[in-house]
Amino acid sequence: MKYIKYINNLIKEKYPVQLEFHQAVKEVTESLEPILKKYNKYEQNAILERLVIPDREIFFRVTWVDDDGKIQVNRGCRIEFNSAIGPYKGGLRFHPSVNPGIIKFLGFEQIFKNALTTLAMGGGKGGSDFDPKGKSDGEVMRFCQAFMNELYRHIGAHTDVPAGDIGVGGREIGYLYGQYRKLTNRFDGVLTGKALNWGGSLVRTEATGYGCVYFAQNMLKEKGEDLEGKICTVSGSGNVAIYTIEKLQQLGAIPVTISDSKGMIYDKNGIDLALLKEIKEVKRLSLEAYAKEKKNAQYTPVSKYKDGINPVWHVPCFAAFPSATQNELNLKDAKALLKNGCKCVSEGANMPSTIDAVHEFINAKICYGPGKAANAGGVAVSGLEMAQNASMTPWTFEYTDKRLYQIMEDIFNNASQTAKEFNAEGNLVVGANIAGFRKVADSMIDQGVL
Ligand code: NDP
Ligand code: 2IT
Repeated sequence: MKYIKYINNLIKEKYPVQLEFHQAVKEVTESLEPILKKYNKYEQNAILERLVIPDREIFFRVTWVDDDGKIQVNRGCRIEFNSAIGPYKGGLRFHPSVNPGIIKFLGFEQIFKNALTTLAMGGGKGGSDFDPKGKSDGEVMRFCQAFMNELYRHIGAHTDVPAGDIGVGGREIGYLYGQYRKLTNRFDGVLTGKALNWGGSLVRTEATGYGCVYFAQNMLKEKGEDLEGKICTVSGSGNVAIYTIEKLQQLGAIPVTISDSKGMIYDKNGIDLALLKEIKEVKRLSLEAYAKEKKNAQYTPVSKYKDGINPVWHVPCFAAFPSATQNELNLKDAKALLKNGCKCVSEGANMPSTIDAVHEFINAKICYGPGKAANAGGVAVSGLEMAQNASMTPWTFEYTDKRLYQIMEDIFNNASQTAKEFNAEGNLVVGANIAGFRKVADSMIDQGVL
């Protein structure tokens, strides 16, 4: 379709090096073809032109002092993409690979993901090329304080509400929140993922992983299948991977893999969750430490990965849960998963599968839950944390978990029904993209030319 081609060319011309952003825009816009053809109000109102250019892009310098007294300089940013249906909302990523193209792909995805949650949240994302790995707590604190020294003037409980992502967990949110409070003298629900004593929500820590498994359960239920007793593969070993594994084990499934930036573990008897939490949440070590403790587990360092394949996806499984990072699962990996009988892929990470891998899953008609639907549980419970902050009332674990389950079921039903409505039955990429887009685009039209 001409309009879609025009948009994709436009962003390539304007932002030639932002490859991940090009990829995310291509994936979303291609699946919008049926709705754009059916209703020309979107093209007439230049909705895609307005969606691919963020409302605001804020870039800043972060200057801090390391433990040796040396001055360090990092780059920070916050990209406020769209606030038609609620305050900008989305995580902060601290990782050396962070660049504007990565934050923009994440912020763009977040617009539609947040629309799917049923809650009032717009889309945004931010981060820094700071690497928390190997830094002392004092260094992480001074970096977070310096980051907030700039960010505080752009955020607010009804303006923009950041949270965690790769490299930003409870510790970082604590330091960021403390500095926000110090600078503004306000105790606002301005960040989510807070600790329970000072405004956090039960289930936020678990939410993305649990939600991703709930999404898989819903996809499988429709086909009369479940996860009990099934072998599952999981990539990553951070927040999302850990709580995906926890929920899988609660349901009687057997997750057998984990990975990090240095290598992967295959533990055929099932991942030892207590050991994994100890290594990653407490000691902050690489997965080599897991293999040292568990002699039967197989450890493969990244240096031994062959031909650009990720060995996690070559372990036979019933269901796969990519939970590390973007483009960690390519066409070769997708083919191997299908050949080995994989029936379900539920994405905990954002855009973990390359576009050709996604096409492979869709064509094979397996249960495929794209990240913006399957991993929306994290930001959904962030929205529930905002609701609790606004009412000054904490909710119980059971109640919040029930709300999370209900939201994941609603997202599945919405994506599934929307796919049917546009003659793409079973294609949750089309369903999720159109459902998220329609809510935001119609809201933009209601609110006039802005
Ligand atoms: P964490 O920082 O807790 O964990 C990230 C994990 O992925 C670590 O095991 C890390 O290994 C690994 N990883 C990161 N980058 C790479 C890389 N380039 N190559 C190989 N492994 C890598 O982050 P989260 O678990 O929070 O996030 C994981 C994914 O889930 C991301 O895509 C994020 O955007 C997405 N997500 C997160 C949500 C949340 O609520 N936290 C919500 C929705 C999506 P190592 O420690 O060695 O770097
Ligand atoms: O990608 C994501 O949805 C997140 N990192 C969580 C965002 C949030 O605001 O909780």
